[in-house]
Amino acid sequence: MSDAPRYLITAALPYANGPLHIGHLAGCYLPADIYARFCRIKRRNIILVGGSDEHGVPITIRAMKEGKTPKEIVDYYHALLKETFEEIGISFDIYSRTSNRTNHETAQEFFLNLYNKGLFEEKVTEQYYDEEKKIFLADRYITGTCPICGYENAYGDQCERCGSSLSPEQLINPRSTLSNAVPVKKKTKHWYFPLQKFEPFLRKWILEDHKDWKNNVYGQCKSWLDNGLQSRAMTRDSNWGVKVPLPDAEGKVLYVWFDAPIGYISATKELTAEWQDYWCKDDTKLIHFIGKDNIVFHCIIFPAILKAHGGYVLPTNVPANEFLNIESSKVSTSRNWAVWVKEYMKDFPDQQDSLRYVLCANMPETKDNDFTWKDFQDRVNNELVAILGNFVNRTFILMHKLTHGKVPPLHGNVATPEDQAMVNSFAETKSRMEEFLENFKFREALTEAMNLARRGNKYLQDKEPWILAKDVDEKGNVRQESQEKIDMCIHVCLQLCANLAIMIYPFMPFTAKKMLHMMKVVNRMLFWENAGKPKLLSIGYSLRAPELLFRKIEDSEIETQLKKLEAGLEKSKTDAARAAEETAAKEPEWKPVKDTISIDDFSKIDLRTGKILSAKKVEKADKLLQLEVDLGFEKRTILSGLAEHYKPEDIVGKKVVVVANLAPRKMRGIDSNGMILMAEDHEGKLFFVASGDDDSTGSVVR
Ligand code: B3M
Ligand code: ZN
Repeated sequence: MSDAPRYLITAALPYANGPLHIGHLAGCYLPADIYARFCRIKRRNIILVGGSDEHGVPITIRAMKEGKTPKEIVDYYHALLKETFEEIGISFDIYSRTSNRTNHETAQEFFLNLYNKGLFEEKVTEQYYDEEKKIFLADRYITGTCPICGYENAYGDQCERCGSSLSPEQLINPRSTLSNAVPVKKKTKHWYFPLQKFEPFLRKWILEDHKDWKNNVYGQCKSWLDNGLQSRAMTRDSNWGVKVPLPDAEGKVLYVWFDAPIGYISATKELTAEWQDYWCKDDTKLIHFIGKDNIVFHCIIFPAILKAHGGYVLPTNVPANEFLNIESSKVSTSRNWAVWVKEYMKDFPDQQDSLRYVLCANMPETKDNDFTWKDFQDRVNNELVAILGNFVNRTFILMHKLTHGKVPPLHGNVATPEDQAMVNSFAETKSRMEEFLENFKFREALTEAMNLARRGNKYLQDKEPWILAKDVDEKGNVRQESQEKIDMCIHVCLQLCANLAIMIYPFMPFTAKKMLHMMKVVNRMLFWENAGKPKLLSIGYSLRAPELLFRKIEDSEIETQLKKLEAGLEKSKTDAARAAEETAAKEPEWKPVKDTISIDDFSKIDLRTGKILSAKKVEKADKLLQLEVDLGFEKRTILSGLAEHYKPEDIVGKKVVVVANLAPRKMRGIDSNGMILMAEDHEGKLFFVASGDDDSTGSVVR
């Protein structure tokens, strides 16, 4: 093994519970692939490691919904993900999976290493348990009435209507989503990793030693550390996952975020016997490509676990991207608001690079960004076809027409400053691209390559070899000086094509390979050290006919895609409505009356009439309205999940009934003091339940 540092590049392991969409590509997999390809043509010792994340609640929820086993779910989606990554050119050296034996063994070794060091805190806590299904319930498996907005199908971790983050204990009338039974509290033991013990190390390692990390990553780590770290359970009650390797751990598995990052190590073990050269040598450059929702796991928790274990390299960088929206709305797989990569490949066969190009040009490197089909069409037609494709095509056509299909000679006597400037720009572009690529600024790197192609078009246009070719003698031959100028121009343009092929390779590998095939240099030249050079193609060398690199996107195609998006959204609404009807159909006509309570229980609730004085939307909370409510004896601020049911201006002056003695809660940074009572009809619509005139405000409701 040479002593050059090894580049160990990982890309977040997608949950094997759904197909790949373009947000995944733009957020994580495309940047990882661009950087990996760049490292390869830099002749670095590099491996790109990926795989499917096959444990955890997302998998078991999907299995439950589809009446399948988790294994059936992961087997199907692992194969689909692997195939899709290959089709779109994400060049993993290995794409493995966390449910395989190597990962189970490696994760268990990690757990035992930490356990035998006495690191884990064993805690017995009370968790909700489904006595019918005989399993403990993760928060997501518990549903009930939201204490804030009264929504009856809130989850144990979040209310989908008002957006409040909840804990199962706060739910009114909690039920198991698996059996609809009322869950009971049951003691359960878990093993907690004392993250706080690694706070001093993490503070130094991140906040002092990695000030070079992207602002969005550094900032999120800093706020996590400033808020203080606490112990986190690294085990769960489940029968799907890596079994906890301890005698008294029946029915316990490792927390998915304990075993998934270890999946990177396991996959490397499968790839090469020299896996320790990558994971256990300090000079390895470990780069994790992820989306911003995975920062804490890759910058705080996994490094702390590696540190606790000892002997493993820590990430050099974690260049997390932000999110990509679709037509200005957040990607939502549940609402089918996504562009699925597999679908794209069907609708735009052999146009992987068009998508790769547009996603890179819009890459959410520092802030969320937007993908629109109109922008896709504009960039493909006005940039790929009109600039890059057009330049290469014209150069090759002119070469076959004016210089016998060969690389023409250079004639110093006709060289002009423009020729020299054009040639100089190859190396200038290369060095700027290299700076951007090494710093994970892929949008800017790609722009440099496209600007060079723009410059090539202008150079060709200014030289007008097709005009020079009209300067012929009486025999119809192009006069010598004009031919020499034509040769010079075509020579420079062909060398530029060769340079562009290398420069675009990390971004558009399929196109680069086509160009290299046209130049008959497919593998010999594809190295970064060749970029910037003025003499990549030998004089007299005959080249192939040009092939079209890109095709225009028609308006009708964009129309089809937009209709597809809308249809997907409609379908998800009808599916949800049908599911609600089925639930309603399954459930008795009327919601069952809740358990009997005593008059003393009821008397604890203090209900008052009130009047809404003002109402407004809550920033970044689709479902919440902030209300000022007059209770007669005082005025209150109350947040309520009405935003999807009423416009703020329509409810000012409304009479309401308020739970006046509900414990105040802070949501989205606003203190909410009380709850508005609403009734919900069979379609899920909410309506007010109060009446009375103005001076009845503050009346006690009995
Ligand atoms: N599967 C979360 C995600 O897909 C998780 C990543 C694991 S990387 C080790 O966003
Ligand atoms: Zn709510």
